[in-house]
Amino acid sequence: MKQTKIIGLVLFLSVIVILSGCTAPQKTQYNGSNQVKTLTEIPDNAKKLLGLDPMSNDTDGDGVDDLNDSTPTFADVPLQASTGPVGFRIQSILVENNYDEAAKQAAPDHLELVLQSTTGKDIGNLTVYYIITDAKINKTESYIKPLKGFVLKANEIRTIHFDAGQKPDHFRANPNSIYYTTKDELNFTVTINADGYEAQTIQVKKDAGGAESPD
Ligand SMILES: [Ca+2]
Ligand SMILES: [Ca+2]
Repeated sequence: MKQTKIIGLVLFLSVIVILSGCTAPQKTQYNGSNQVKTLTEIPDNAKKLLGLDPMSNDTDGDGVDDLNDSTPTFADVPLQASTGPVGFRIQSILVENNYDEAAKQAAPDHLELVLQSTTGKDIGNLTVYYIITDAKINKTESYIKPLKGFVLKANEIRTIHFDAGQKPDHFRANPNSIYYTTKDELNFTVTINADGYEAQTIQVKKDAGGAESPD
């Protein structure tokens, strides 16, 4: 079944490459006088059609690169919840009607979480695991996002964002996710892990509405 899916994906990609006439990153091999080209990465325009992140070779963060992942927007091995005392809480979650406090204006819809430390120690090994479900088309995506370089300092309250990931405390989200491409109602479940501390989970619903643009 898995092999069939991979073969199907490779065939689909091959057709896209041929039709679009694009130049994919390629590895060139010589076989006598015949030049053989091998596809080594999924081209960006195909990634959009497939709902993948052009800035990542592993869109869902499960450790299997997109070309070899039969479920490239579904982390097949969910994050195992961390255990221990409570070191932080998820104070709130937003997936629509975001507001940029610094710019004093509305921000494009994105996943935004407010974290509150409840310990006197810094926590620097947080990983976010989030699931997006569209019940109408029966599609689920899930992503594993280690918060590289992020430290929740002792007793601090801090907001993190998943969008283009180009500012401090902003992390990369797949711009071709169902989050941005569907108008259906979506359900989000977010779990945050930190080694040595109890994992925290929060859920929220995004109302049906127009497709949103990532910022
Ligand atoms: Ca993957
Ligand atoms: Ca996967």
